[in-house]
Amino acid sequence: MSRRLVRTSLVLATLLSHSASLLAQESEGDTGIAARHPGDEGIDDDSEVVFVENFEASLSEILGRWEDVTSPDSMSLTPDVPASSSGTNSLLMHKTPGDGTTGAALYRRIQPADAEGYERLYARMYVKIDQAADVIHHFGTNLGGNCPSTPWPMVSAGNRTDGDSSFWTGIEPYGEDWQWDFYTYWVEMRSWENDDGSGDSCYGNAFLRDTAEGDWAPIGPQVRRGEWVCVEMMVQVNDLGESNGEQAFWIDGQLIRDDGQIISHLGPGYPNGSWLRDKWSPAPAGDPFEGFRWRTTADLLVNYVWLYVYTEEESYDIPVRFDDVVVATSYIGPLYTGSGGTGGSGGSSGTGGSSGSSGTPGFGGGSGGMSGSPGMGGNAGGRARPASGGGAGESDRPAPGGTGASSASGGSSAGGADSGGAGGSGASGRSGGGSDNGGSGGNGAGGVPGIGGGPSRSDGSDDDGGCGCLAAGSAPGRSLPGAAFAAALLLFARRRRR
Ligand SMILES: [Ca+2]
Repeated sequence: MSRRLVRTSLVLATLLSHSASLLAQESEGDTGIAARHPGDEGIDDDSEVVFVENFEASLSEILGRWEDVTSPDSMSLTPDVPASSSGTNSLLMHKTPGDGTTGAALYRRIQPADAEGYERLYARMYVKIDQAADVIHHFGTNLGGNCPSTPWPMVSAGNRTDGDSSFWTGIEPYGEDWQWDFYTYWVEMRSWENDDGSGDSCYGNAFLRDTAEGDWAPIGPQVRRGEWVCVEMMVQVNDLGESNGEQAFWIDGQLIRDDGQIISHLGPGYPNGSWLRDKWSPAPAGDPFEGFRWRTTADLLVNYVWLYVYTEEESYDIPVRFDDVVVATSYIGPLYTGSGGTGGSGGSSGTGGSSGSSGTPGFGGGSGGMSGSPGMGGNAGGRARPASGGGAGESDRPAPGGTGASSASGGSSAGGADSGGAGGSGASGRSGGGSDNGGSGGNGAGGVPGIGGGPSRSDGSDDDGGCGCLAAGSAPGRSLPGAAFAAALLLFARRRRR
């Protein structure tokens, strides 16, 4: 081989490895479909949107839009809606003690006129789990596919799927852990029975776990109860014969990061990590994720959405509200309002640095701080200084509800580490969050629709302290060791039960 050829090959190899990482890019913040439709007004007319459910009709009319309804008596409309929602009602699914149900569900197929389903689908919904809710055994939003398509959920817990007939995956709060993670069934899923994942008995695989078994602590973002949270997920089927399928989830428009890599978007070659039994643990020093082989036939596509709450405990009381559900062929993002300032503010790692100092009024509004996984970055003490955030106050049109300050205390969720991120409030409260070392932080006050996402989005990706704040500053943190251990024990027990 000539020297030139060798060099060319090296360049090609480098390009290929770079292109693999480029493929891993996904949109975040206010850069999706929702940013084109403030308050989701008119989003159902968007060419990339395939289904919308905002619960703005009579209950019977709403239920008629779904093909399979479980426990309709547990459902009612309530006037509690997400900030920025243009509607006036949400749907309450309320499993009450002794009601004889295992929860409630809405399921329907999502199919284009000329195919069994879609190769890539995104589903975004707002969910508000009551602060006092008992643990939820399983939960959707759930996307998946059946071949042929079925008008009801056709899932078989405990078994690997058949690549010719189905796959299903959800974003779940993982019961006692109250931390978001995937719960995924596909043809190459791992069993809990053996270290190498072999075995016949399989329950939904999880992907945001710490490495050691026995201390398999969840590292996903804390489930903030008692407030509206934007959950979005994506599934991309594989090409036939390949295992290049993907899946991802966002909380409040942010992918989840840990140790400098995105861990809530998995596909061929990313992120790095390792398998142990039926849990994937991301770690930069690990091996690249192999990608998903969701299917072995071309006719198996993503073709349903399923919202549900499931428990096996009769005595449990689980009120969960849903609203502003959108299913689309590209990234949707959180509800957007083009008016008003959003507190940028930010983040602050480490020292709680100043972050978000500016936030230019009129811009941004977007989500910021995606760096570091929420809560992991800054020191526990690090607090974003509320005043410094490009907060609502700087905007000439303060957003409804916004007060950047409110979150000044930073969400200190269970684990402390949080980062302040005051987030903002304001228009798109979910945003906020600065990121880098105290640095650029803030995104500014909102304002101009479509320009979401401030610079902090990119700046912060590698820093060690980024905080990726979620709205309201309640950036999730890692569990304290003691709590994590307890959670792991519970998880282990539950795994056996499943
Ligand atoms: Ca609504």
